[in-house]
This record gives sequence, C-alpha cells and structure tokens, in this order.
Amino acid sequence: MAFELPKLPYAYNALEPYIDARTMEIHHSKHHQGYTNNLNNAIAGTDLENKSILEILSGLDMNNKAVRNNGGGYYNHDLFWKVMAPNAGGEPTGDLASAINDAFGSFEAFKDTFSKAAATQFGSGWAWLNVHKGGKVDVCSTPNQDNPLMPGVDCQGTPILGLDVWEHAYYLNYQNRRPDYINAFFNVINWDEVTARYEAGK
Ligand code: MN3
Repeated sequence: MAFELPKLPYAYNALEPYIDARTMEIHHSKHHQGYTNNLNNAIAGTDLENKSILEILSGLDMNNKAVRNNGGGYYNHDLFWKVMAPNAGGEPTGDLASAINDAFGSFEAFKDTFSKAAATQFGSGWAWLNVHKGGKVDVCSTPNQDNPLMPGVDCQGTPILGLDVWEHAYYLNYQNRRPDYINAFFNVINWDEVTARYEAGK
C-alpha cells in the first residue's frame, strides 16, 4: 500500500493571519506531496513496502537517506498539520498542563524553551515537544527531516507537538524573521490534539 498525502483538516487560508494561504498551499500540495511520492519510490519493492510509517521510522537504517529524509518528511508534516487549527492557541489544561509545569515551571517558561529550540536550530529542521513513558515531557530540535522516533537521533521520545522551521514554512510571509513565525505559531496550536497525543504516548 503506497502512502497518500494526508488531507489538510482545514482550508489553506484557515490559519491566517498567522500562516498565509499561499505558504500552506505550496507547503502541503508541493512539499508534503513530494516527500510522500519520494517515500513511496524509496520503499517500492523493498521489505519496507507494507510497513506503517511508525514501523519504518522506529526501525530505520539511518544510512538510508532516501527513507530517512522522505519518511521523516511524510510523518513530520502529517503531525504538523494536525497540531494546528484555526481559532486555537491558548494553553493546555489537565495532565498535559501539569507535565509542562513540572518540566519547565510554567507555560511561559515552556514557550520560551520551545521558541529558543526552534530559533536556534541552525538551517532547516524541527522543534519538538516529546512525551516519555510515565508522562514526563521535554523539548528538543532536530536537523532536516529527522525526528525523535528515529534511532540514534540526539533527542528521543514520542513527539506530540512539532514546528517546521524550514524556510519553506515561513519565508513568503516572514522572510528572515523566523522568531516572528515561531511566535505566531502559538496562536494556532491545537492543544486538544496535542493533549490526545500526550495521553496516548505517556
Ligand atoms: Mn516543511
């Protein structure tokens, strides 16, 4: 079964003014479609062909650059679209709020740590909020399309929130102002989705 480009759960313009429609359209219909096609090409005729994306990533041969880059790109963007929503933002509640307070001291301190991880990731990559068995959370960043599910990546865990800091994610609207894009992202975080992933992963 070939992988298919996941549908966006909202319209291209739904996240404006924080993320513009043109960026969303190119990002989803060109970039994510490209990772999907290239992943399918990379696994065609191999023993990865009938595995789930989680099986592929957790058992990944990190020297297999085509699967690493495109399998990561396929998974990371699927998570990214789902952890955003229109009329979202604010702060989490319940167990996830408690875990964030335990790890960082406050939501504001978490926001600061996550924003720094996203801003200081050199070149292209992602910032992550991860959950670990037992419910602890932490923040890290990865280069390129790596993610915390891949073996040997510096930051390990189950990602429950991810922010794409490749220039293709923000350049049309924000040019070189990555910190403004990061700040805007907090207005579209779908904490209901992040909380569901926290509960499933803890
Ligand atoms: Mn991207």
